Amino acid sequence: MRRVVVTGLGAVTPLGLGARLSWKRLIEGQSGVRSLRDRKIFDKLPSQIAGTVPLGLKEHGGWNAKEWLLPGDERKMALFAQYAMAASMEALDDAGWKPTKEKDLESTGVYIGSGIGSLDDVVNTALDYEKGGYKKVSPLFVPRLLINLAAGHVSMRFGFKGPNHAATTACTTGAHALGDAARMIMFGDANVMVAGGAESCIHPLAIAGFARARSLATEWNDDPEHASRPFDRDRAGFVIGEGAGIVILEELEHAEARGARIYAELSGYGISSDAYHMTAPREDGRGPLMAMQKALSSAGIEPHCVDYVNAHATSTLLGDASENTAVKKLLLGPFGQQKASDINFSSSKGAIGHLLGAAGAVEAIFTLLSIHDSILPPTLNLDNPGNPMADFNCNYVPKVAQQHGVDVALSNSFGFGGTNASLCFTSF
Ligand SMILES: *[C@@H]1O[C@H](CO)[C@@H](O)[C@H](O)[C@H]1NC(C)=O
Ligand SMILES: *[C@@H]1O[C@H](CO)[C@H](O)[C@H](O)[C@H]1NC(C)=O
Repeated sequence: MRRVVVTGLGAVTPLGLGARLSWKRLIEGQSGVRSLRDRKIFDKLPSQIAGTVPLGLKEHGGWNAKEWLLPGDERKMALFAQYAMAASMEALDDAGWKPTKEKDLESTGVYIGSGIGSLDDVVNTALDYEKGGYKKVSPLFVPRLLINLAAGHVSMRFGFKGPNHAATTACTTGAHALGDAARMIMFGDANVMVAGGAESCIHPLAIAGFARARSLATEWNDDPEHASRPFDRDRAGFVIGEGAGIVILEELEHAEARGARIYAELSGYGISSDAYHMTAPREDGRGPLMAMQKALSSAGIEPHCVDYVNAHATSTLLGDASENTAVKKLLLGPFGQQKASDINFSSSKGAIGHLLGAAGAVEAIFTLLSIHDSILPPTLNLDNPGNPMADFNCNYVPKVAQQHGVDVALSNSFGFGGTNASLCFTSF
């Protein structure tokens, strides 16, 4: 069986530009959740906060499209695809993978998904059409809209001629992209894959829709930094976020032959479905439990070996509780840890909110850096674990990062529609 390792990381997040910078700020306990009140279009909505990517120059950790895109690309690419491009450039640079030989270009592929894509383009084009008719529809409308165009643009920019693919599985997108791309390497479709997720739909319609589904935090508009509180007893919904996460996945011998730095091995991938409800999780946590069990069994790893779980936990009442139940079922007991407090289990969403289709990829990057740097990243805003209190007795790494060696870690992602995925990474 061909083995798959991670050799490069790239990210655009509410904490800033770059995987390393985002990680550093996460470990320092900084928050990327901000008020949207300075933008008039949000002022009638129940939730007026978001994890927005900060604007500015790259050297100051900010986003400025001109530093990443070729002339004309800003018109051709929706914002989620622009973020994907920047994160891909960083990840390829980090991996030192800049192939020029035809054989290498043909064995390098791209797999980048998005949960929602460009709502902005849909809405604006619909309004223009309503007002001005057919002639008002831009010839770039469809290419900006299509979710797989993030992968398309990255493959065009670098000349990668291997697989060119995209998942769109709501909030599981990023994790599915990594897991599916790894399987393409295992099957021999490619030796290197640029894989991840991107999202940018901080739009009044998206906020209205998620608020109507009663998924968003709405009581924290005056105090954005404290709104996203995974596992806390006062959690009351997620905070929408944007960004992109990209990793370079590479066949082990290929990576070793060129002396690449290896962050960790992607050793397991588990996928399952709740088969239960459009948006609500099963209380017993069966879907996520099955995903984690499959991830561990495909890695050939026992539950007691798991040092760290990077949670999907979005700060919703039911979702966090159901994942908590699932993780404890998996990791506590004769084959796992003796007591719940030995289970190290944190959610980065306290700091960045929920990046939807990018969440799984950005959080996989944090999980990889947790292994690489031997640090457990904190769950921000966790004042009182609970609701119900008795059940929330793991080590959620409240507020402050903890130093601890991590050899085996799981990264969870769950999405509307009941789709669940878990990635298993092991130190190499
Ligand atoms: C969890 O982290 C703590 C340090 O914060 C450590 O003492 C403990 O051994 C860890 N548990 C596991 C299972 O690695
Ligand atoms: C599995 O995925 C979906 C979406 O969130 C579910 O609705 C469910 O939340 C997941 N399982 C759990 C219990 O978290």
